[in-house]
Amino acid sequence: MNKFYAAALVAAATTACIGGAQAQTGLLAQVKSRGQLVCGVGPGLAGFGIPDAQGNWTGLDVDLCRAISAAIFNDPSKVKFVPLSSKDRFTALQSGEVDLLSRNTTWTMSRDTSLGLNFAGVNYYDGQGFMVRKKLGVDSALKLAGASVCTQQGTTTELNLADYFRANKMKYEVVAFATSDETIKAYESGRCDAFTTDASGLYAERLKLSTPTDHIVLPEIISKEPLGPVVRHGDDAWLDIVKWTYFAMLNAEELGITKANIDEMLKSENPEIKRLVGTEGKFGEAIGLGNDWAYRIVKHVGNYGESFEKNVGEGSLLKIARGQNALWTKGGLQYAPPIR
Ligand SMILES: N[C@@H](CCC(=O)N[C@@H](CS)C(=O)NCC(=O)O)C(=O)O
Repeated sequence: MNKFYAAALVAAATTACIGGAQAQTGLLAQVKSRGQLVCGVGPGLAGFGIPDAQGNWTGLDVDLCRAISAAIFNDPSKVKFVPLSSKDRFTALQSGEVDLLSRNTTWTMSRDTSLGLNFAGVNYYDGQGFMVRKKLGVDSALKLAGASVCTQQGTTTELNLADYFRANKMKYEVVAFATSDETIKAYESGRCDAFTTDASGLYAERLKLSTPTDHIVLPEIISKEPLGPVVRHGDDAWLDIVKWTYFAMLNAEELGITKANIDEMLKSENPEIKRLVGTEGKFGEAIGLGNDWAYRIVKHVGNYGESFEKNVGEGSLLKIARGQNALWTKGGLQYAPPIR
C-alpha cells in the first residue's frame, strides 16, 4: 500500500472515531439511550404548562417538549416534566438537571450572553401587562401612581415594573414573591392594588381568582417579552433539534398540514410539503433523526396553530387571540426558515 494512501486511511478512521465519540457524548445520544427527554417547565401556568389531577401535563410549552419527544422516539409521551420556579429555572438548565427549558422565559441579551445558554426561538410573542380590581376604578396603568404592585422575583417583570414607573415619574411600592401562586394569592387578599406579569400569565393567573370578572386587565403593554425554549451552550446539534422542531410546527401550519390530514399529505406532489413530511430529501438525517421527524411531530402533536388554539386560543379557557403570534402570512410575527 502506498504510504500516502495508508496515512489517509488512518486519518479517515481517526476522524470517524472522533465523529463517533462526539455523537456518543452529545445530548441527543444521551436522550436516546435514556429513552426519555427531561423538560423543564413552569410549575403550573394554564395554557402553557400545567399538570392535571392525574399528572398529565398540557400546554403550548409542554407541546414543544412532546414534539421533540415525537421527533426522536415517534412517541410524544417519552418526556419527564420537571416543574421549575422562575428563580430556579436557569440553574436547573445549567446544571444539566433538564435537557431544555420550555417555560415562558423571556429572551433577553443578558440571559442569552452571560448564563451559558442559547435561546432556540420565540414560540410566544408576549408583553407585560397589569391587572387590577374593577372597583379600584383605574382604566390605565398611567393612573397607578402610588399603587402597590404584586410581582414575582427572578423575572423580567420586576425589572420592567421599575423602568415603567421611573420613566413615567410615578411612585409605587413593589411587593415581590418567590412563586406565582404566592403572588396571585397576595393580590387576591388585597396586599396590593395591582398584579403584573406577562399578558399571557395575566390571562392564566386570572383564572385562579375566586371571581375573575371582578378584575380587569389594563390596556398598556409595557415591554417586549419574546418567550422561547432555552438550551445549554456547547451542543449545537441539540440546539438544532429544538429549533427545527419548533420551525417544523410553524412550517406545517403555513403549508396547511394538520394532525388530521398529514397521512394524506404523504401523497402530496408539492415539493415543500414533500420535504417536510420526508417523502423527499434527507433533512431528518442531517439532525440525527429519521427523515419522518417532522411527520412524527405533526402526527402526534399537530402544527403550531393547532397547539395554540387548543392550549391558549379559542379551544381553551384563556381564549387568547393569535395577534402577534399569527403566522407572518397572516400579519403576525411567527416565521420559520424553510426546510430545504
Ligand atoms: N417572562 C418573564 C416572566 C416569566 C415568569 O416566570 N412568570 C411567572 C408568572 S406568569 C411564572 O411563570 N411563575 C411561576 C413560578 O415561578 O411560580 C421572565 O422570563 O422572567
